[in-house]
Amino acid sequence: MAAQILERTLAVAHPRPYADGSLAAPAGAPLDAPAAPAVPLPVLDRTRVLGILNVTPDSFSDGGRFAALDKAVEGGLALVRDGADLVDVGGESTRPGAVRVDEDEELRRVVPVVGALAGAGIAVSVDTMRARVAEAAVGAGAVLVNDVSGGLADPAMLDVIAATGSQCVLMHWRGHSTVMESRAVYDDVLREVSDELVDRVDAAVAAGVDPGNIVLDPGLGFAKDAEQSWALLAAYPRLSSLGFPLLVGASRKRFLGECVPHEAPGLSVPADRDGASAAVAAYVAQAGAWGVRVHDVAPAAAAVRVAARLQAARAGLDLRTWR
Ligand code: PMM
Repeated sequence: MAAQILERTLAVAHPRPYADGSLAAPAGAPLDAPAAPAVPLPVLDRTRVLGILNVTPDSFSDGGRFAALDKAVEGGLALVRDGADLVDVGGESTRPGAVRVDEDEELRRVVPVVGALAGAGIAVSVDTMRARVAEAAVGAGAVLVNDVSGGLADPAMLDVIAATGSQCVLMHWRGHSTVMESRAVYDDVLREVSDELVDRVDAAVAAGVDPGNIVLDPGLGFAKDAEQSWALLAAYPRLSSLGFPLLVGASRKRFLGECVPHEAPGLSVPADRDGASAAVAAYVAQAGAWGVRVHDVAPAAAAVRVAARLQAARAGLDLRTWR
């Protein structure tokens, strides 16, 4: 089934296979992936679930680029089956200490997957700090640019977001993975993160980004230690006073390890944090979050529905639209 969908969608996303017959661009090929029509973001009365699709070699290796593309698209379809409203495709790891991937390599990883998923009727966001990748991904059908640097890493990013008219996530960020841990220094983490997010909004609007297209993200774990990440989560409802929709990415992050009963230093399995990740999804959903970005979609999809269902019951609302 996945293979049939893949064949059909690749035909839409890539009507002109590359010369070697593969459907992913070989090194150095122009990345003129023809656009699948972008699938608009769903209009929902509840918190959206962004399913994480990391297309890095360690996530989808072996068997060459077509096999990797095939597996990545299957992974995206599985996220949607589990309840993702949007699939967030990223080709560069931003974990602490990670070294940057080459831009052409990031393009080769991300753009064909975005095109194939958009061609399958899935709403797609692209997780990138690079303007060229964002532009190519939007051209291939991405509807949202998720820039963890909030436009700071690439001076052309905000112009691209403005020119493409796409929605964007601007995350709080203080530097690349190799330096971010040393920048987790705050007198008042809530005030400083809020102020720095407002600076990013001002820069985006000055570049011509429609304020209505902006979603903010406190950037849990990015230049924040565990204490600071918890402080931001605890103050989460106050971040809403910035006046923008909020996305939260807590999934599997190190700070959640303290909530996993058997996790100990040196004995951490990130997937063991999925229960805690879903609990955070429930918490921020009841506080009105726009979205949560998660690896394990099914429990988070249930969590945001529990929050929405309770809100509907509290307000005595018509219950037809909350799912
Ligand atoms: N975290 C990661 C990657 N992208 N995007 C947003 N908007 N917010 C986040 O918190 C975020 C992100 C790193 O997590 P991963 O390596 O587990 O994907």
